[in-house]
Amino acid sequence: MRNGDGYQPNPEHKFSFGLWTVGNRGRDPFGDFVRPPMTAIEIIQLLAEVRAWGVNLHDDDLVPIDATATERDAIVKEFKKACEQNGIVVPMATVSLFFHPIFRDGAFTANDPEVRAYALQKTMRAMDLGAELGAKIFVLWGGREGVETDACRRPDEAVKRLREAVNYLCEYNLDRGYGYRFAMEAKPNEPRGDIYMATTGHYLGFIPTLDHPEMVGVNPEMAHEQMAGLNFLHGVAQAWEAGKLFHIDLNDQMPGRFDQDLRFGSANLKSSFWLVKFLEDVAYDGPRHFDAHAYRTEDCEGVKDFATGCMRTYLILQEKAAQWNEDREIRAILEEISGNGNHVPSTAAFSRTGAQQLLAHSFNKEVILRKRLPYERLDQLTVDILTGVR
Ligand code: GCO
Ligand code: MN
Ligand code: MN
Repeated sequence: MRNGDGYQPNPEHKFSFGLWTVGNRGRDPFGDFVRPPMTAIEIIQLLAEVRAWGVNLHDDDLVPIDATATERDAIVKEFKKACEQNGIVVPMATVSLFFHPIFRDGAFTANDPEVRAYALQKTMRAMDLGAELGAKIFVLWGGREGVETDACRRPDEAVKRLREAVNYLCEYNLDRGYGYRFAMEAKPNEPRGDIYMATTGHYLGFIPTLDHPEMVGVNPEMAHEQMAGLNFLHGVAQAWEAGKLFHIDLNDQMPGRFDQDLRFGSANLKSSFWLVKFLEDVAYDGPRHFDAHAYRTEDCEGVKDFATGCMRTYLILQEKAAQWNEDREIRAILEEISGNGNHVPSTAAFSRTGAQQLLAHSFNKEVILRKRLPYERLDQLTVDILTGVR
């Protein structure tokens, strides 16, 4: 048994994979498929074997884009049965608005109104599909919503079109009583030269401008924020703090590279640790989705190693996070660095008298500067825990 040492995934961990992740066949812009195709049913069986909890899908991952209604229904029926038999749930559904050449200029933001309308129709049908499979989260990733040249449209026009589309979909959600929460996924580039809504922060600014902001949150992806050179944890924390962390895409990415979609924790172990620690500390209760794929050098067995590895690393880091939180020396340092001030007037809430007291207060900078901030020690203790010597 691979996980005989206790790092055993259970449904409570809510580990999920997309059909497109474990089903990834290793094609890239320079080379063809290296792995044989797997049917959706085979993927479900693989996910059950590695003890995952959920599977996510784009509409086209399951149902071919031009399938007839009868074909679609038969595929969905068989898929549902396989999920039930294997104890796999479908927590999230999404729509491919990037693969078909019709989306070469974007989907919701494309200049052609017919493409925009088709994108809406395709998304509504994908929502129908997801609802039928029990999904309550609907991810929107605007992979083609972007440009190579800004000559094609004014970017504020793109923002307006995107808003119009999301508003429309929220109404559809209400009208059908699906109860979806939409999770917007940002990415700075790839496949477009520049994608609108480049970061999670962009979406956090966009969401309050919608007709139903309560229905819409974010799906931050580790690799995407790292491609933009950002601190992923900070984006996730801001989303969480705003009540907008509806979903999360876990993987890994080296800076300055192509979109790698590496196994979770395989490239930036320390950042992954802080992220897991955060999710555990705040008791994030949503799916932990691994949006990654196996190295192109792997065969089908290697895909299992990849999937097992994502979950295993998460669980190891979860254990390390608990150890970090309980460590006496770490706790002492945390207490020391957040120690209370020398009778500073309260700044919790503004009042005129409080402001007067603050204006009149004299700060002793020498004393303040003598306070130690032993972050070197704190970080080394973290490294000791992560490397297993503590
Ligand atoms: C990517 C994205 C996608 C989306 C998926 C869900 O970089 O290709 O991360 O994998 O997450 O399409 O909409
Ligand atoms: Mn991605
Ligand atoms: Mn993703």
